[in-house]
Amino acid sequence: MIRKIMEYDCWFQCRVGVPLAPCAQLLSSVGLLEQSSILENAAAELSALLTKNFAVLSLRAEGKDTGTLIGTIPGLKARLGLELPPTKPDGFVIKVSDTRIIIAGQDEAGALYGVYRFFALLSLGKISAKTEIIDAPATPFRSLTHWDNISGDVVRGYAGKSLFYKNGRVDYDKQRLIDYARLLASIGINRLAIGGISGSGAGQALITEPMLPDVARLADLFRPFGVKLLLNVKFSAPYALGKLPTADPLNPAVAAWWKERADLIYRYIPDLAGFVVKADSEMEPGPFDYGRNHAEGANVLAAALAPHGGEVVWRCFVYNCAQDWRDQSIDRARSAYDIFKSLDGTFADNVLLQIKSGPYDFQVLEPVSPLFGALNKTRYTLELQVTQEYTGQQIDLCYLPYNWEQILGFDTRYGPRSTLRELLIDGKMSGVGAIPNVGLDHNWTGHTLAQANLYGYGRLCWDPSLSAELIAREWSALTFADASVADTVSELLLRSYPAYEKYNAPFGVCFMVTPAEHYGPNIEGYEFSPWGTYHRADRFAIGIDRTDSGTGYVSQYAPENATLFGDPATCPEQLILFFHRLRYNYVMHNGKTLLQNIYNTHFDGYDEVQQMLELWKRLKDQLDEHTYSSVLARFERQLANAREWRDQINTYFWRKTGIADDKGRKIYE
Ligand code: GCW
Repeated sequence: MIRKIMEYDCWFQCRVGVPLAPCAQLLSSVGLLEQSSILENAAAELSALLTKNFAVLSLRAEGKDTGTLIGTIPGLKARLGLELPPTKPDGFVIKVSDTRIIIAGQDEAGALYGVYRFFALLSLGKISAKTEIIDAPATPFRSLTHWDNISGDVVRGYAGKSLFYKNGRVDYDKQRLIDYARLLASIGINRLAIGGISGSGAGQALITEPMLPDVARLADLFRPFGVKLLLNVKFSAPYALGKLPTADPLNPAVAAWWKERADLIYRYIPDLAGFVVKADSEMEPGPFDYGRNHAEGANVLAAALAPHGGEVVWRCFVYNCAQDWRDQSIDRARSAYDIFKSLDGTFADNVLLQIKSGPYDFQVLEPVSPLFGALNKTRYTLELQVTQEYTGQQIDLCYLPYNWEQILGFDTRYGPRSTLRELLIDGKMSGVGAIPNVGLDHNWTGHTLAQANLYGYGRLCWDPSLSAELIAREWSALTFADASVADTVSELLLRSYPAYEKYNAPFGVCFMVTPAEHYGPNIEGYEFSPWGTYHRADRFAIGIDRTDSGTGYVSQYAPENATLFGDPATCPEQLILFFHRLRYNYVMHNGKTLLQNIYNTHFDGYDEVQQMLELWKRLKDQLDEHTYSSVLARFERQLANAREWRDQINTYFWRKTGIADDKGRKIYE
């Protein structure tokens, strides 16, 4: 039987037919004894989802202790004397018995997360008569930052227009946003930043009075889902919006302006989570404009938010984007560490530094930033990109949790338990942020299979020890009811990142992508530009020497990592051109030269995409026509893209070196 995928419903597909026993009877009424908007929403959500997806008429029974009982652990103890094991904030307990199903949160949000987890497990056929689960998120701060401009365009968005704005105004489809809130809450996301992040279209007017009521309505909409808003604000606001002559953070009038503005904003949105700031980055204003450092810059906003319990998410993506490409003394990769490490301990307690996963910018193959683990007295978060800017723009299939698993597994070598995963679990890292991949496209993400990236992001924030494979299988099974389809889809997801790596810029050299647009190859596109991302290929060699005889970047890592990366013999080969300048005849571990490995990976990457496409075609008779053909069309474009990368890269190096492929495959002149 072909079951049509409702692409809009994402991981909430119709499950009629999945056996509900042993608990069918218990699901026909959803009891709630406590009152709060989140708990009421949790009960309403469960009833509605059961009715819609399982065709079980599930009645909400407020004030009743019946069937499936939703509540908080303290509330259920107080009312019914139930002893449930305590868990962490936002955590939950699910307990199935003959007479009752209990879904109890440590707090209200925990109950909501418990409801969605219960529903997912029910959909997967994993709830039994004896189910007992205790679960809690690893970290309290699990956020998404929208880069949508108030015009309605989404910066680096590949799934249609903004969910929030149209033509310079807050303008949205309310049901759509409720459905978005559900998606976010169901994967544990609890912070959402709105307002654009860069440039004049960023919509700073959101923090002015004509627009604050609109923002307040948005906050109202997300609140029952446990999602608090953050606002992207600009450092220049005191003069851009406030008529002051300056935004100097040490000027008392500027501090007073931020304080007044925060007071005003909190009158509209009392539970605002805070601000997100991109300062001194890519032409954005910042403290450097006044000769101040980034702690001085962040702290003035932090002081304004502190009385309200708000936080400043301060991005560490700060670098010189007006570099003279001839000047080899500047290394953009050094920037975040050089600027922020020495400020450790000088940030206010309610500042969270948000550090991009890599030192450059979400490249396909890029080392993990040396700043992780290096800050001891400053709260910080990991920044990822769910939107596929450099990873195929939701045309190419590229399953990002594969990469995130590696990032989380990176060992910073600062003391025991020093992988990013452990830093997060132990609370030494304070959370995770990312740029989402959604827009007004009916399927939310452009490529239907890119929904797996959003799902995977939330699941990893919740539990960073989950494997990419487990998440792929879980998402595929939730989305495609048929087990054999789900298997094939998981396989495709898991093959996609390694394939993308192969046809993209080789061995961590980064930036061979079409400038500005960032889709498709342009080998020297960024070479003679001010952006600071060079590979410096010539006739003999390629890559940047980032050892101590070069830019010294490698010494920003803890000593063991500096040693590991500093020697080409021990440096992971996938990243070797990030750290080293190598001659084309450098012999790699497999006994072949660097050049031959570049040729091989590019031929292989294309072949791999061809095989993925063939694998998808095998699903034709098992999928509905729309899902099948919309994904097929994207695979076909991906194949063309992979061919383009393969041929441009191989031709470039053939022309530079004059050395042919040892297998004599076709390389264009
Ligand atoms: O990757 C770069 C993007 C910019 C973006 C910037 C950032 C919004 O190309 O478009 O700016 O990152 O992280 O702020």
